[in-house]
Amino acid sequence: MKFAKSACAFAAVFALASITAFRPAAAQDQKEQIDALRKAMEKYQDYKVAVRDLYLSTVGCIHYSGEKIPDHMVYAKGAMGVHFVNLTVKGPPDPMKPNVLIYEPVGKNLKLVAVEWLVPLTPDTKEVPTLFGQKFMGPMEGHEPLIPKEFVHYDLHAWLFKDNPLGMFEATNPKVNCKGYAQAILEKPTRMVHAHEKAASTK
Ligand SMILES: [Cu+2]
Repeated sequence: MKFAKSACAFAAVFALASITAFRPAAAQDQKEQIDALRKAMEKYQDYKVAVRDLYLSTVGCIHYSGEKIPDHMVYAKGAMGVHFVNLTVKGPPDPMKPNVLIYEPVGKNLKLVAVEWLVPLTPDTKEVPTLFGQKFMGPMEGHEPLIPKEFVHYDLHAWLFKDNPLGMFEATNPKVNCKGYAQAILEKPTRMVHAHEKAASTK
């Protein structure tokens, strides 16, 4: 009984210590990790460097009207921009190596604004991927017209180079737009894929 009591007290003290000591440390680690990622990605502000590293442009500048459709992803009015996808980056999501770079057309230039991790749903996917303590969005269908519907995936955006008033990890950024860019594509929010379909789609 005495042992149980002291064990209990120990657990309480330990829990308190975790809250006071470990949480801020974790937040600090996360900030450092994001700063390191931003530094590593800086070279891609020149899109030609990105192309040489096999991040290839998908041309269209994707934006959303804010329209809500039941059973579909909820994307706030705003843009994602132009996705440059690197199909040679494989395996579980690496916080230091996103497989997508996102550019905003500004005048005649493309400005690096965000990075994204796009993770296909496979039979090996046991749980929702997470990075920086953030759960990925999805699973969802591919974003038509540039990605086929059948490409069921999870994704996470990080607005490293342009402030997003909705949050660093939101999918769309209301401050980004595709205005004046010839290849602007207004997309409908993608359909979410439910657990029972998930099983069927990965058979
Ligand atoms: Cu997506």
